[in-house]
Amino acid sequence: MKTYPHFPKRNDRCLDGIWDFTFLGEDCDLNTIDIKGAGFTGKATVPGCFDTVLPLTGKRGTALYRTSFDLTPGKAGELRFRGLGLWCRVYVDGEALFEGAYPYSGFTVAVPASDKRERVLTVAIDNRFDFDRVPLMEQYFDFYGYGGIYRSVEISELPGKPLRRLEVTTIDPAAGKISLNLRTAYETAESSISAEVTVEGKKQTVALKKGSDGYTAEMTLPGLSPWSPSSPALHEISLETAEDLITERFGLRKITTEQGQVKINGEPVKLLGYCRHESHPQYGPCLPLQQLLQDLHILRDMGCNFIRGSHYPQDPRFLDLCDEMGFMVWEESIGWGQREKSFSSSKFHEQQVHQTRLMVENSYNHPSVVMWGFLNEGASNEEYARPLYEDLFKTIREKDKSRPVTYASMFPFDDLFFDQADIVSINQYPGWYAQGESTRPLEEVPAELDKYREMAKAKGLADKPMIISEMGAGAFYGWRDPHHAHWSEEYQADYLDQLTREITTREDYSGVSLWQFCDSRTYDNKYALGRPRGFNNKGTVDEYRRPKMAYDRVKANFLGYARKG
Ligand code: ADA
Repeated sequence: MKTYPHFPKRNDRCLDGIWDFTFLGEDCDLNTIDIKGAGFTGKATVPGCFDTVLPLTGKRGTALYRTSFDLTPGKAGELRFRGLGLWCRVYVDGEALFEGAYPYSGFTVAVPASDKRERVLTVAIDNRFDFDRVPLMEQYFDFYGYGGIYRSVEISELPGKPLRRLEVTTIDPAAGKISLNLRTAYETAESSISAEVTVEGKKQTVALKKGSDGYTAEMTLPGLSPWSPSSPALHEISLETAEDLITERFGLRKITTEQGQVKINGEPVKLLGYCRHESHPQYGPCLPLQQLLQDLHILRDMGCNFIRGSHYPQDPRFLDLCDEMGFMVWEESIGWGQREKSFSSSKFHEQQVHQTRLMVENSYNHPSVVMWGFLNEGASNEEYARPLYEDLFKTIREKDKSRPVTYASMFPFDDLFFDQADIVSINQYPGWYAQGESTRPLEEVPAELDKYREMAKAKGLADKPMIISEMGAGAFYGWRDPHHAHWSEEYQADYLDQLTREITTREDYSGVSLWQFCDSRTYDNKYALGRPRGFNNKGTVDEYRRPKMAYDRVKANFLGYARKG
């Protein structure tokens, strides 16, 4: 399944399949990799992770992946990587063209023309932790840092004046009024570009004028159905210039935040769902399409309409499915609990801004993405974090004024940047990481929910919608206990029942993304004491998607809310 954009006039292909593979070891010196002399002794799938399966389970080091593709001699190409990790260097015909560490981000690599038809693509992947080389992903995070090419790789042969993306923004969903922003993959000083734009079989000639970040125009497309969670209508739009043709998919919908509410096309919505890691014991973060769809079927069965893509940019295939099924998604750039070391690193700052911009560019046209986030549980209570928080708000808003921006804060009472966010989002675990002697301190949950609202009132934030972006309790699949103690399925069921009853009956909360959808692998180092099995066990389904007792309780509350409307 090839995600958008499509380039029907080009030789544009997906390179997924079986690639040549070799592991260079745990001590490989990245400065002296001998690409031409490397012997490829094995095979690996792309997408795929080398450290989820034998013989390299759990290993950290450097691996080489190799395949080949054709380009017409004399023609340049562009590779599109939809997500990999942790660090990579991309070589074509032995020449290094790109090096970077943007785990889970989609990015492109320009391939220069050559007189050869068959081109050899080699990708070095390294999954060792090293803050200087990979500042965006560290081992203290509560999710496993895998090594591999997580998502699809595509190659496009470029025409003379190649296009890159056609971004569609809804101005008025009922009237079908949209604006277009065309980004090109070539340098141009032209003041306008003339193109044929086709939507649902209707063709118009449009003159796009040079703007700050591409070429823009407005169009009205009467009669097109708007996108909404209950009726997720999607439309293809094609733009053709003399040399290239690009097809994108979009939905007509507007998301706004007003008077403490989130609204889709002017209608208030309550966001009910889960934080979800892209995680599976066998596949790591490289989920087969079937699993992506099954996850959405499970979430739909439970009455969810909302997914927080924790804690990194999402697989575009997953977002395609969310577009089609009417889910609302919070997408965020990678981040987890960063403190002073990260905030004082200029490299971290720069890469954080870059990956956040990539995310917005890559996912711009997905109607399912209804808000952007960043820096999960970063140091939003510290002044030293201000420059980066401000830069990230600015980076997103410069690029996209059509979606609210938020971040998950773990400092509800001391946060310094809520005033800049469109939605106040809180991660807390009352009744789980509980203080004191009480054995089942469930009463902490409603008491804390009250306190967050009081904080919002006291700080003049009452007009902003408030979301519980994380709250939850752990349970081992199959562990039933007469005491209904911590880690039992009963305690988790009672906890999530109480929490979802609160959220679905209170008007002062715009939603919840429960922590979390499925159990997910983390580290079995010192973490294992709080993360038995080396898993974060707060899933409502376990890592194989088997439902725990909480499943039916959450489902009853979410569906009950949906029925009442
Ligand atoms: C944090 C974090 C999650 C997870 C959670 C937990 O809120 O954002 O990734 O680690 O805590 O399970 O404690």
